[in-house]
Order: sequence, then C-alpha cells, then structure tokens
Amino acid sequence: MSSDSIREGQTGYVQAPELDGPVILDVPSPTADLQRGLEDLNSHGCCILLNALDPNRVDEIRQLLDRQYAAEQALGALCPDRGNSNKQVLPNMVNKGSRFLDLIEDATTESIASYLLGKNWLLSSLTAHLFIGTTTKAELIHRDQGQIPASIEFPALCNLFYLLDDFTPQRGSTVVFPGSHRWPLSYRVHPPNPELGQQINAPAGSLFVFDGRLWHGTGANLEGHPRRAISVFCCAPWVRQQENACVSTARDIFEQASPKLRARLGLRTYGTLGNINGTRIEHQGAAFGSTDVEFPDALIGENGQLIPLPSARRT
Ligand SMILES: O=C(O)CCC(=O)C(=O)O
Repeated sequence: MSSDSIREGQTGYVQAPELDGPVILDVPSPTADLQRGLEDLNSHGCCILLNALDPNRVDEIRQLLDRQYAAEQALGALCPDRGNSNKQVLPNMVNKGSRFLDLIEDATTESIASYLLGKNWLLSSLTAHLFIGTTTKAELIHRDQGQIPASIEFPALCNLFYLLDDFTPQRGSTVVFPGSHRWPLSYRVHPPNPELGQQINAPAGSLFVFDGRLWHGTGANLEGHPRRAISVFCCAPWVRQQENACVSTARDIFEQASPKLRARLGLRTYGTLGNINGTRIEHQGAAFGSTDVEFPDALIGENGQLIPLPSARRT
C-alpha cells in the first residue's frame, strides 16, 4: 500500500500516511483550539477539546441524565434490558429532552463531524453512558466502523463524547490506541492487546472525539465513579444508522426540528439514497443532489389502497 496521502472525493478528508506497523502514539494533549483538535484527529485518530460545554451546562445535563436514568429504572419490566455490566448505556436520547438533542446541532459537533464525514453526515445514534458501580476489566477493544470494510482509508463514523465528569484511568476512562486508524491493513481486523492501550485524562466539559477506525474500549472503573458522558455518534450519509431514527424518533420532534436537525436524523436524501415511499425526483439530475423529505400521511399499497402511517407523539 502506498504511503502517499489520499484525498477522499466526497468529503475532502486527507488521510495521513500509513504508519510503519502497529505504532501506538501518545494521547494528544487536551486543547481549546478547534483547528489543533482537527489536526490531532487526522494524525492520532482522536482529540480532546477543552471547554466544549460550560460548567453550568455540564451540571444541568448531568442532573437531567441522573433523573432520566432513575425514571427509566422505575419503569420496571418496561425498562430496556441493560445487560449485567455496571457500565450502562441509555439508548435513543433523541426523545428524552432538548438539552440532549441540542448536542447534535452544537457548532462544535457540526465542525468536527463535517471535517471527518463531509457536510451531509447523519446522526447514527445519541446515547448516554454511565457507570452504576465498579468494573474489574476493560471492555472489548473494537473499532466503531467494524461493519465497514477495514480497507477504506477514511472515516465513515466518528464518536463525539461530551464528558459530564472528569475522565481518569481509575474511573474507567476510554482505552485508546492513538494512530491505529493509520495502521497497515493486517492490523485492522483483530483487536490489539488491551494492556498496550492508553487511557485518556480529560476534564468534565471536554469533548473527546475518536475516528470510527480507532481501536478503543471502555476502561475498567476501579473507583465505581458514575463517569457520565453523552455520545453523539455520527456517520457518513451512505452508512446505515445505528438507531433507526425515522422509526424511533417521536413525530413531534421532527415537526419542531430545524431543517438541519431533520436532515441529520435522516429526512433528507443523499443522492439516490434515503427516499420515503419513492420520494419524487423531478428530473434525473436531482438524483445527484439532495432533497428534504417528509412523512406522507399514507403509503400506497396494493391496488392503490392507502395505508395510514402511525404517528407517535410525546404530547
Ligand atoms: O465508554 C467508553 O469509554 C467508550 C465507549 C465505546 O467504546 C463506544 O461507544 O464505542
């Protein structure tokens, strides 16, 4: 494989040259400078951006998350199965309040996701991560774009972790292998030894971002600290979203959303992809552009029968 830089046609992302083997770089030091963060993402596959959320916003979102977690636990049998680990993930925060939803349209999210994935990126999922006790070992080391051929030389997903608590190794901060997005192909399939990874140190309010090709995993939380974060997980517009947002987003959220947010959730075509009921394209040329789409009141079924679409609203 050539070590020359490759410029990705759809996004303009320029891939840094391949490393000479499975070299593990240092975790880039936290920075308040967005441009430096983008450079770290390119060279190291991750970055830590300081002060992405101010302390009041951190405090507010943290309290809302604790309230949400308690309310979901109180649902008893209706509470989603969260597995038996003390590391818990709350899915689909899109329906769970504007303070979470706002993170999708945050200017920093926009700059970073657009840099890595191009301007038409989609929300893959919005989730909350927290611990409810200690864990004894690091979780599985993985690449978030594991479903996508390992040979591609550009990110198809990226994970933006808005940190609501200080992330430290004792609290199970993320284990990362900086530079692993530039490893030769033969090192991209089987995960490296977790003990060789490095754990991040980052204060509450930071944004910790990692490229979908970076090997990483949740660290062991020896202290049992809640270590809360919201993950804005973003994907290229041709990747299947982790959460099927057009089905699992409450209809009133779509109705109140800005055109940008509707597009991020999936209500905008990307060329020929993302139609609803075969969205009309006026002429062939439009297939190469993008257009906003809406939920029709009804689908057309056999022999012209109209099939009403169910409408799930929160109010
Ligand atoms: O919780 C963490 O530190 C990392 C989570 C993770 O591995 C993921 O969301 O892919």
